Amino acid sequence: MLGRFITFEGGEGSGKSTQARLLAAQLSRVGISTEITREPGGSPFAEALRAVILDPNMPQHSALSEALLFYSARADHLDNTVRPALNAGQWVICDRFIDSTRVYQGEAGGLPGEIIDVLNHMVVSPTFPDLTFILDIPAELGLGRAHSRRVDKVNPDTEADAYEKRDLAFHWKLREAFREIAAQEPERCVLIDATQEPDAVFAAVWRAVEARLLAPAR
Ligand code: T5A
Repeated sequence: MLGRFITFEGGEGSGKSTQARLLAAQLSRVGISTEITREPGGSPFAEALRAVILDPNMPQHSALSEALLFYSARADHLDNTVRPALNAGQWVICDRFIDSTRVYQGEAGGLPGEIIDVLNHMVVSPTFPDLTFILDIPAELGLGRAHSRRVDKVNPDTEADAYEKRDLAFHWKLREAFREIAAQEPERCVLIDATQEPDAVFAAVWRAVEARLLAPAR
């Protein structure tokens, strides 16, 4: 039996990685084997591209050039990590996926949605997420968390990445675009108030997993 594919989306510092880890641990407690992964990255080639994509000193380039890099990484990640795990019956939890492209390069970056549709058809189909959590947080709060996480690290990569460096208006646009996706696709997406404590956020995540993925299988 195929595993289930769950993605976490949202702005910078909204708690995606934290919630992805909590979900993997809880699924393993109930006996479900999981693969936890991320984008950009998640396979050796895609991780190499991640370093290029997030380099804050990269020369100016278009949203299309950027999107094609993401989809190059995504094709490799899907082929070498996501699909093999799903085919082996594991559940895959991915920190960011196609909604990030639609929001960052599309809505905020100006790339037409039709181009993203074509890329999804070429690269992603039929491996679309079964369930997507959109962690909703005011831009200032998320950026503040991302910043304090960086300075907390023992061996920090202190520089903000290319996206964290964008202005506040850009980050507010991201928030609105993520909320819009959640409103348009309620059968796939669950919008969660990410300003709550991590345990409260996770309680909402787990309720949705039980209701949408576990209960129907029983
Ligand atoms: N991107 C990505 C695109 O432009 N297009 C695409 O198609 C894709 C896939 C990735 C960048 O790439 C862009 C978007 C991104 O800018 P990244 O380094 O992976 O860059 O950055 P993010 O995905 O934004 O991840 P972050 O690590 O910044 O944030 P998370 O994962 O949302 O947050 P997390 O869990 O690491 O938490 C951040 C800090 O807050 C604390 C944590 O302990 C941590 O210190 N925290 C909380 N504090 C209080 N309350 C809570 N509920 C908390 N939850 C976590």
